Amino acid sequence: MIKKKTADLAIFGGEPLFNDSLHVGKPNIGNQERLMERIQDILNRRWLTNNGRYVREFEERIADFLGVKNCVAMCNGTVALEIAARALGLTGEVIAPSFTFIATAHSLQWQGITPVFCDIDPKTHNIDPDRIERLITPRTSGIIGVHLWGRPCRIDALQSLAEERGLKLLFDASHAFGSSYQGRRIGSFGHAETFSFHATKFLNSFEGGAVVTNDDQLAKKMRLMKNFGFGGVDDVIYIGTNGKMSEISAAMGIASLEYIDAIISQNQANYKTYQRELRGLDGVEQIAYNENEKNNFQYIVLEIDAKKTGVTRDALVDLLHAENIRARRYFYPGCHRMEPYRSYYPNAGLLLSETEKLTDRVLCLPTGTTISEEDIEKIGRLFHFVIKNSDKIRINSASTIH
Ligand code: T4K
Repeated sequence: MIKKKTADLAIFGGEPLFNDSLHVGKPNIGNQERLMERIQDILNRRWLTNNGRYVREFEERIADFLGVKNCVAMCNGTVALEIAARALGLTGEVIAPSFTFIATAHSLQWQGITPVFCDIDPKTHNIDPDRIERLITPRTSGIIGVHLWGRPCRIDALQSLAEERGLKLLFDASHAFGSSYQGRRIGSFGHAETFSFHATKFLNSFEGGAVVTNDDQLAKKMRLMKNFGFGGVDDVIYIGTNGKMSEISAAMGIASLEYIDAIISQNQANYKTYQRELRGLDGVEQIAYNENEKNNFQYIVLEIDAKKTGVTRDALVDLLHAENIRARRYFYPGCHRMEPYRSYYPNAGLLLSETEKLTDRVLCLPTGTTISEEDIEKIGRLFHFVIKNSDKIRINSASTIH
C-alpha cells in the first residue's frame, strides 16, 4: 500500500518508492547453470567465434522454432538490418516508419540509402500500408515494416503492395521474436526478417541479431557478407564486413531460447496485472496484444492523454524516475526529428502527423522476470495517486514539476 502525500513524492524530496531501480529492459536470464556449463565448454575447446558449434546450434534451433529455412546469426540487430538491406539489393529510397528505434533508419542511411519516412496507423503504432503508395518514386527499391512492440504489421497489405510495385519487403522483427501473424510465427514473411537479441530484448544473447529467410540464395549471400566475403580459406569472393556472432553470445541465446516459456508467462502475468492496476484511469490507455495470436508481451506501453490525466507524459516520466521507476519514452522524438534526418528533411513532420502525436504520448513501463506483482501494484497506486492529485502537482510547459 502506498501512503504517499504529495509532499512525500521523491521529486519533492521524500524517499523514493523503490530503493532499487526498476528498469525497462532489465535482461531476462535463463538457466544460469546450463549457461555456465556451455561457457566452460567454449573455454575448454578454445573455439570462441567464427561459426563455432554454438552459433550453428543457435541458428538451427531458431530456424526450427520459427519454421523458416535459414537463420543467419549476426553480432547485433543493426548489422543484421544492414546486411539484409545490402543483400536484398536495396538502393535509392526505402520506405520505413519514423516511429521506431533509430537503427531501422540508420541501417539504410549508413550505406547511402535514403529512408523515406511513412506515417503510422495510430491504432497499431505500425507503418500504415495505406500511406505508402504516395511515397513510391522511381528510386524506391523496398519497404521495411517494423513489428513494433512485437505486434505484427499488416503483413498481407504490405505483401500485396510490394508485389504489385516490384519492391523488396523486409521486416524489422527486433521486437517480435515468438509473436505470430494469422497463426504463423513471425520470421518467414517478406523477403527476409531481422531480429535483435540485445540484452534488453525478449530473447537475448548479450548482443546479437539474426536475419531469417526462406530464400537460400539470399542466406548464402548474407553468410558471405557477415564473414568478410570469405568463400574459403584465403579466398574472398564478395565484399563483406564482420557481422559474426560470438560463441558466448550463442550460448546465452540458447539459454534464453530454452527459457522463453517462462519469460512469456511472467510477461503475460505482468501485462494482466498492469491492466488490472491501471483500470479506470481516464487518459491512460495500455496498448493491447491480440490474444488470438502468440505474443511475447515484452513491452508494457501506455498512451497518455494529458488533457484527461492533467499530467503530461514527460512529467509522468520525471515523477516515475524520481521514484526509481526507469520508464522510457520509446521512440521519442521519432527518427525524423533526430540527426541527420532532421537536417536533411526539416519538413518531414508534415507527413507524419500520427507519428508526431504518438511520440508525445507513449510511455513504456518495466516488466520482465525481475519485477513482482507487488511492484506493479505499487506503480499502479502511484499512477492513481498522481492523476487524482494532478491539480496539486503543477506542471509548467517544459514539464518541470513545482
Ligand atoms: N530495430 C528495432 C526496432 C530496435 O528496437 C532495435 C534495438 C534495433 C533495430 C537494433 O538492434 P540492436 O543493434 O540493438 O541489437 C535499447 C537497446 O539498446 C536496443 O537494442 C533496443 N532496440 C532499444 C529499443 O532499446 P536504449 O537506448 O534504450 O538502451 P539503454 O542502454 O538505455 O538500455 C535500455 C534499458 O535497459 C535501461 O533502462 C537500462 C536497461 N538495461 C540495459 C542493459 C544493456 C539493463 O538493465 N541491463 C543491461 O544490460 O536502447
